[in-house]
Amino acid sequence: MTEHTNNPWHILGAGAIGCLWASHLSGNKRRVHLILSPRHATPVKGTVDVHLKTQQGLRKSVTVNASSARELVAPINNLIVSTKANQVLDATQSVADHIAPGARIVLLLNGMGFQQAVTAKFSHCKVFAGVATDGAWLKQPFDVVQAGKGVTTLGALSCAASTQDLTALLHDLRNTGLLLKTTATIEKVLLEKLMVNAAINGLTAIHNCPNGKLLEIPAARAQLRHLVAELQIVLQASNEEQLAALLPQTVRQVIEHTSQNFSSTYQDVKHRRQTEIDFINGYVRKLGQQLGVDTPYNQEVVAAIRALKRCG
Ligand code: KPL
Repeated sequence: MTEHTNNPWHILGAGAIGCLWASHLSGNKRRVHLILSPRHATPVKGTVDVHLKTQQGLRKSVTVNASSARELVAPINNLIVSTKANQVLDATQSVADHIAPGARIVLLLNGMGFQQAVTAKFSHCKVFAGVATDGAWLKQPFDVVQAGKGVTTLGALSCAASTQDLTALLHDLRNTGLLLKTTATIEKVLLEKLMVNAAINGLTAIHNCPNGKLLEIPAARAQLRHLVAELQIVLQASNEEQLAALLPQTVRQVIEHTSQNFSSTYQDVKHRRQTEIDFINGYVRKLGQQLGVDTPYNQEVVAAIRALKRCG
């Protein structure tokens, strides 16, 4: 048992992953409070029903507490952040006054480039990252479809989070139906996930298709091959030889595993939301610049997604 075991799990961001976790935690006797963006389209009155359709077609519903950040009263001891990468700093800032000293913050979102800023800002908290391979998408608000059941790897981001804290986090999340594991090198896992997202996400939006079709549409297949080769060069320049060597296989496995899923970038473009492309292929581009590696295919993806957004 840890000091935070019985405290509610606040979830900031009611996207697919936020709702997936809300459903698993609440369905397995954890208290959950969804913190909604003030711009959230659906008005809520204290609670919301979160619906989950599992990969096997089973439907489950749970009722969880919900409010905007402004209406929060209780302190936050356990915070899961599942916003978009471009909102993470503003969103965490909006609840900063409620976060108790020593609270646990789990960043559960795609992309890189914001983790350092969050750990610096919340240096009095234990900050973790979770890297999920679940394929999940929102059919409508609070209605999540789990298209591929994946594993979430948890690791400590901040010095304040010790190995014992990581073990305690895993322990407190046991029996929730979420597949979880821990790692001592979360930065490596984040980098690998970044590369997977850089290979898949933008292309699914460009070709307007679920993940699996990237292996079927000839133009998409060719682009995927070039993109993966470029990502391998960036990884090699980062001294991540092993990740680089395995990347083609890793990307293929994720595509096959989530073949029916519509990637988060596809969803963002479809719903005319701001995408995370700057924190995915845009981050790879910056990394390439630092390492002296050209990244034309990643730049092409960033430009194409920006153009798609303009056309709406
Ligand atoms: O992380 C994903 C995403 O869509 O953002 C993958 C793993 C590619 C699943 O679609």
